[in-house]
Amino acid sequence: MILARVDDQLRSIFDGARRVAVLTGAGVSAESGVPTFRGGGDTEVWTFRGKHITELSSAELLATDPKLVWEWFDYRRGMLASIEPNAAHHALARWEERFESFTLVTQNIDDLHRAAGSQNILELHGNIWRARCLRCASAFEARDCPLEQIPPLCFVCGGPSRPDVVLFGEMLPEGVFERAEQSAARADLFFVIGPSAVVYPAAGLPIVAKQSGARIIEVNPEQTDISMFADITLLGKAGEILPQFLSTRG
Ligand code: BV8
Ligand code: ZN
Repeated sequence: MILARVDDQLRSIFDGARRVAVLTGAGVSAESGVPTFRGGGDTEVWTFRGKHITELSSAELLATDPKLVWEWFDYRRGMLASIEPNAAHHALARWEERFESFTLVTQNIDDLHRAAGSQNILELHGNIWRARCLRCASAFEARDCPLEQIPPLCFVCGGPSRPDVVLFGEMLPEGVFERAEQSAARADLFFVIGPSAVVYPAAGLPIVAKQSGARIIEVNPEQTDISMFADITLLGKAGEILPQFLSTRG
């Protein structure tokens, strides 16, 4: 079913839910002014030296040209440094304490869910404000923007570091995907908010939820590969739609 706004029937489904899990992608940050990767919803798209994200954010490029990979992430950090969470991030932060269990799984590395006050966040693809040492694997905050030096050096051993994000061709962080799968399998209500659902294994999570009996609600200005599995697709912008779920509850 396709809806343009939250109606009473949907609000009662929301009110009756006990275990909720949410998967967010680039679209949830679009209204904060963060470009997306594939567009949709008339959003701007990240561009950097004419290369596509699957090349720039790849294990291959990190192996051959780590300086370029850092310059790509430093460019995005520069863009993100002055960006605030939007109404969608804030709505999700308010949802957290309303359910028996609530898990926020994100593909985004922009840290905006945490900035909006969300606590129980699973960052599938890492965080743009962290670096990880290539020698001792220590992860550390690297908030200087622009970066004083590329690569930032490890606080522990002084070794060179890499962005603490998951690049294409790399496995997701140990245990994080498994916990996301568990929360999807246990959910009775699963939201999919602004991924285009083409990047795996994240795009498989709504299917795990569906196969475990959850109701799937998608929020996206455009239909995606997930729409055929969704019980309800709310065709619109997350920042306009998500606050509607709580609106009557005052
Ligand atoms: C891996 C961090 C094991 C870095 C990212 C199965 C099939 C095919 C390919 C594969 C497969 N399994 C693995 C692969 C390969 C690959 C993959 O999925 N490729 C894709 C391109 C086909 N996956 C991997 O490599 C993964 N690792 O599988 O390891 C392995 C190892 C070796 C060999 C094989 C397997 C790792 C994937 C993670 C990569 N890192 N991010 C960085 O950010 O630079 S992914 C990155 O891109 C983001 O994190 C995000 O996940 C993704 C972008 O996608 P979306 O978030 O969906 O954004 P997009 O722009 O596409 O869509 C935006 C949507 O929002 C649109 O629908 C739009 O309509 C909507 N929207 C717009 N405005 C709004 C809105 N929605 C709501 N409100 C609005 N206002
Ligand atoms: Zn180190």
